[in-house]
Amino acid sequence: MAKVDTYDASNITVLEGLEAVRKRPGMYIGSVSTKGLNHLIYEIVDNSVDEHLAGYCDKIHVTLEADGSATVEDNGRGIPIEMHEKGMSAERLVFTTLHAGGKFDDSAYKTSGGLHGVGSSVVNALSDRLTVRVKKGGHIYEDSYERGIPTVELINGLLPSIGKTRETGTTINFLPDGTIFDKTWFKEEEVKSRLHETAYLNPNLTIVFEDKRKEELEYVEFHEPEGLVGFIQDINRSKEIVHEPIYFKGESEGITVECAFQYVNEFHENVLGFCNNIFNSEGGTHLTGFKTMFTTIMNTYARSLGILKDKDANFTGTDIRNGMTAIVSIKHPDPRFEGQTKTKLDNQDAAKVVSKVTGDEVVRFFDRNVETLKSVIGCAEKAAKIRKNEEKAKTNMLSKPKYSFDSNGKLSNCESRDAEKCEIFIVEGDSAGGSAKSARDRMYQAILPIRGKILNVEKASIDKVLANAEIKTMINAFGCGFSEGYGNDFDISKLRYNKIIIMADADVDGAHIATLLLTLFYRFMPELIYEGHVYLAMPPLYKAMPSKGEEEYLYDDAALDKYRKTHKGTFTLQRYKGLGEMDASQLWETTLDPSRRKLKQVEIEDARMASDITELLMGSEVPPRKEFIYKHAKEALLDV
Ligand code: TTJ
Repeated sequence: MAKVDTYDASNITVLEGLEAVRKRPGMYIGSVSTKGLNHLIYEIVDNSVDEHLAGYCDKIHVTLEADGSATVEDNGRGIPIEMHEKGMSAERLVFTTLHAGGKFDDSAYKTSGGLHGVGSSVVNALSDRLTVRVKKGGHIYEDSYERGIPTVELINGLLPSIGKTRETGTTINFLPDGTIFDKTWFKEEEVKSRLHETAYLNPNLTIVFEDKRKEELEYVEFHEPEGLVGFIQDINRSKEIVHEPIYFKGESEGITVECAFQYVNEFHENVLGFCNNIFNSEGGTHLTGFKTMFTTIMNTYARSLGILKDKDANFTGTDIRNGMTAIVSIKHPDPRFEGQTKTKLDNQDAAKVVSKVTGDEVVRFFDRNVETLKSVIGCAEKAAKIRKNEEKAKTNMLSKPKYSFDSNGKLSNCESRDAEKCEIFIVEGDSAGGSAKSARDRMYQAILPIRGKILNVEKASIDKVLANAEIKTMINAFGCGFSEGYGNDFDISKLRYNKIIIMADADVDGAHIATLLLTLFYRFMPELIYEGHVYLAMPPLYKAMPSKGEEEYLYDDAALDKYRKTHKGTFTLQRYKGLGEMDASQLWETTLDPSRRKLKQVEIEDARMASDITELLMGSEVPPRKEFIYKHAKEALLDV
């Protein structure tokens, strides 16, 4: 253990606090998976964003370093390094005391949503090493820690100056502790997506992202002066838009409300809520306030325009949000959260204030833009028309008492009914499906072959989705129903298989099919993904057959390179073009056998990323993007 100069009672408390974090990291950062790992970066970045919101910082630089550490640098005022009570510098208190952040940060807006705002001390406790460099008052000061414990000796309770500068700012560099995290490789696509989002939410901020870990250095600057409007345009960039984005802002009771929305020609809604720059994946009171008021306003307009007659019932909220992309971003001085992942905003005053601002501003806009108003109501009319068909389709489907799994002869179910142990493989192509059927462990492994491309659910309306034979078979097989729009009939406790394994070829078409399936799950059964039931099978790309020694399956090109370098003597190489080429025993050895196969668990960091990828895949542009899509579909969606 490193020596500390003031090793008194307060230090012992500090060590106990940090030890608690190291013992139960999941309690503080959600998980020790890649998601939790990336959160370390966001945790640090959020402090710089707070400094930006306080009006003192306009640039944040995030670097993924070649040694696996991450650096976050800002040009704010710099964390206070003066001596504080308890014989410690303020900076030390920030990095060693749980939840000390707020005391030193004079920003009115706490970032205390969900997994965020747990404090820089948590990052410190979970890092092999962490260095803090503060530039202020003409000097550069440096402090450092190992697994949360300070390693720099204070002189008269103060950090020594290590140089001079005219600049101000804070730089943090940290290396996550490999004994705590499953993997310590930051996922650049997720980090970039999150930083880009932060840039949209803070139009006067520039965020630089740099990745120095690869041979080819990556440098991206995120600066989005158009803010929420730019964000909406980005989300809708490959969609058929109905009108230009509408933006409004307002303030009441100390709560600031900002909102942008735009309709597209699609049969679903995408309404995202943020509080103090943090995405609320479970929504909450700000979205309730927005939706309720918006529904009231649009029904009132529809009646006064004569689109709804006296005898007609109102449009439902879902009708009215048909095709809507919206972002509601509020700043609240004291946010509270509830829900399973503590990401649902709970403040009642947020509903009230958002509702009031929305009422004022939307009416002000539509009073002056009647043509836009009419096209937006047109989207609701379309939705209302198909609503009845949809309800019919749904009742038809659910009213059939028991589905015979074999009704269409496709599902080969497993014998066990112990969901915990059961797996279902969704296999692309009939020939691979056939091999899989004869190779599987019949007790616990079910096989569902699907042909070609399933329906693109992003673009299809619900009745078409439910009429699709393959999708029906899947919903029936899983056993938990589906959820969309009208009521939520999805019940994950009824899931019949603990693992749903997508088995597609390791090529562009395979990635496309996997993405279509993920889109289906994401839209109609999102809990499957959130609760970690969805996996991708990883069939090998090659089989190396040496003249002497054992055959070996190689799962990617890196593995092949390694084999070439390390293998002595000659070998023949078989390249698999697809699952269909493998016979049953090969398929069992490489892809089905739980003790030998490779699976990737699907983790979706956020809704925007999922829709991004699907967008790219579904968009009408094709060939030149395929390579890109394949790479990103793999990297961004999956926890490799
Ligand atoms: C607090 O009030 C006095 C002036 O400095 C304010 C402050 O805390 N500024 C500040 C903190 N700027 N940047 C940070 C910060 C930056 C990073 C990257 C990480 C942390 C924990 C804080």
